[in-house]
Amino acid sequence: MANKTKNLFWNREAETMPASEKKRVQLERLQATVKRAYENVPFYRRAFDEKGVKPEDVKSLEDLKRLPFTVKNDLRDNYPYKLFAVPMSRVVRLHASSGTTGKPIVGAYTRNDMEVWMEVIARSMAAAGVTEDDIVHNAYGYGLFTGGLGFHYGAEKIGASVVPVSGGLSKRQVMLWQDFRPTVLCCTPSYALVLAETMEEMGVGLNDICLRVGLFGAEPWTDQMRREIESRLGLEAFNQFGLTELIGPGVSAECICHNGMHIQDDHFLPELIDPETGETLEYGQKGELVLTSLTKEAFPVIRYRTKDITTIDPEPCPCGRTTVRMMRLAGRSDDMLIIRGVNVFPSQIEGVILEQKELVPQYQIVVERQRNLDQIEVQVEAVDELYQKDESEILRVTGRVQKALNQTLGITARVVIVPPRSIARSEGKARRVIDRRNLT
Ligand code: DLL
Repeated sequence: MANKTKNLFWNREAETMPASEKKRVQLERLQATVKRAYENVPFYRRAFDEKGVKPEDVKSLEDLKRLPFTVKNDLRDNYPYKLFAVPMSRVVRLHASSGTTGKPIVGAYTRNDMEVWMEVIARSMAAAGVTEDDIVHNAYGYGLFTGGLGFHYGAEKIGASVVPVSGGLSKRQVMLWQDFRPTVLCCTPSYALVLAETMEEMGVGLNDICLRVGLFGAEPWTDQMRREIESRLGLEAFNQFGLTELIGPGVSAECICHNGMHIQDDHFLPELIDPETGETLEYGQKGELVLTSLTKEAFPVIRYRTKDITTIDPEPCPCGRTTVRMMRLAGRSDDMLIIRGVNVFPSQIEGVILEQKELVPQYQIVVERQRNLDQIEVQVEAVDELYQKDESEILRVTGRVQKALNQTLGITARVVIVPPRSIARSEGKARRVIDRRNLT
């Protein structure tokens, strides 16, 4: 599906800035951010004082290492407004991430933060070849989640026509594809698959729709999943990354070279650290992504530990952008399962499932502890044809998948093939793992 789209820039000057100029801009913005945070947010002042650093100590980008990290719990402890650096009268928008445990994470935006957000999403969309001539079907959830309104405003900034459909009512979504003729689809990759399935069930074919670009993100997904979505929806898929803490979507996105996601590094300064020791890693090594906001006014974030595991490639991309690229995420360090001492990422399991033609990429991973031993069970749906066959055929496929999984993971996982359409579909982020071990 590669390169059906053109290489476009939303802000060529910023996106192709030479390295020396970029460093100058980053340092200037970092110094301003650190000063603003120190002067206006008691949490940051305390954290800096405890480490014995002052904003004036940041004389080069290297000095970033001297600053304290910020972690998710700091955000929770200061819920909802205590990390804001401006009075509420300057905040024009609030968002929040759902969060599976505890209180949500709150994002706040001044009018200028909204401008920056639209700018970085417009860059992400243009990098995928989206223009004012496109019709954007936005099936990310609208509301507190940053996906819906983020892409909505970014698409409007580009001048595209936005269909603000949000998630859910999948048949109606497919009907709108036929009637409104959208060319761009925005949603989570797992929901894109649900829509593909719905379309097939409705007997709607690729000739009945005209999607050409998909902007998918908000959850981990594999390259195999990308190929599956691309062929079933007839579009070119572009990975989109972001988090509420930093701004929402727009932190980084793929261009038509599909060489990792370009981080908008004049607005977000990336670092990689060893998740165990906190030591800074060189670009190229695999580690936890740490991000510092460079222009945010309402809610500056300094050295935020994302828990997302990736590598960074600083080499210029053939597309001409000089922004550094982060590779597809292996997953979050807190999604990583440790099963009998072995690290297992759900994405590894997804990769194996997508290689099996008898299986549908709808799965759930159940982890239990029986007699002090971790057991992992992968429940995955059969395609209709397999389920209609006799049990011995299902057992044969089960055995084969189990072997492939064991080879990939290095541990034994039990595979259970379940009936078609029996696993709950998600309209947003899919919940793949059910951990029943009650680990604290
Ligand atoms: O998911 C923002 C977003 C909306 C990004 C739409 C892309 C598209 P949160 O709900 O705060 O924000 O979740 C952020 O989701 O730390 C990652 O673990 C994960 N994540 C986001 N994008 C990707 C991606 C939005 N492309 C958390 N691949 C992040 C893998 C992703 N994981």
